[in-house]
Amino acid sequence: MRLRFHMTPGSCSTGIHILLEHLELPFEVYLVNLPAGDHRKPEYLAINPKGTIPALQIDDDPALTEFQSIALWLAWRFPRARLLPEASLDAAQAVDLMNYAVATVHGAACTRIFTPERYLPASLAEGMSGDARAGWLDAIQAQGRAMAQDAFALIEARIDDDGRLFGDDLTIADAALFYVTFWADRIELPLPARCTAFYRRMREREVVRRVLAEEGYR
Ligand SMILES: N[C@@H](CCC(=O)N[C@@H](CS)C(=O)NCC(=O)O)C(=O)O
Repeated sequence: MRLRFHMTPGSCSTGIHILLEHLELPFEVYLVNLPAGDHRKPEYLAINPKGTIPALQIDDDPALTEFQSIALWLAWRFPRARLLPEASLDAAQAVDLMNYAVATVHGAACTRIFTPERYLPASLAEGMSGDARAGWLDAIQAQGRAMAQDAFALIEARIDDDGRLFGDDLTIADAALFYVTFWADRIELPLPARCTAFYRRMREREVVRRVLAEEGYR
């Protein structure tokens, strides 16, 4: 089986990178330089028309282009690694948490923090002074930070006293929650106690250390 993984260091693809390394699968890495606009080039759009990362090409099939679909495929394809908890309700809870991290913490909150300009309607921005524009962008970022903090406060209840989600197994929910807590750390967004314990625990995992080192983080 040929796996081609399209990723950007320090992005949401880090979560998938951790799962791939954890499975000890041979895979080819293709770096997508987002600041340079690689994701908007025709070669990449031919692989993922959405122009986003991560993307995973499995043999010659159309690429999987969502974090959740890639994570679930890996879990189903390699069941012995227990990326999904065995009990059906726990498995559904893992999907619940993964999706909340990806769709709400990342998709709704962090995008406001990282790319506030995308939330400023062009019709509103037209003719706006520089100061007014900066004020709007600040307000959108503040909204994103508040949304992220609200979300982490809810996630708190899903983490045990030792900072674990589903025991010692590394699940697809751990991978998703890891990348958003990693971002929180980088942007100095305060995390509640159990989220912090979870993040510290993940940083101590050998596979996480290796992936972060490969992606250029110490
Ligand atoms: N829904 C996608 C979104 C992934 C996503 O937004 N990735 C960001 C990087 S963390 C990206 O590709 N941004 C480039 C862009 O949106 O132009 C997923 O879950 O995989």
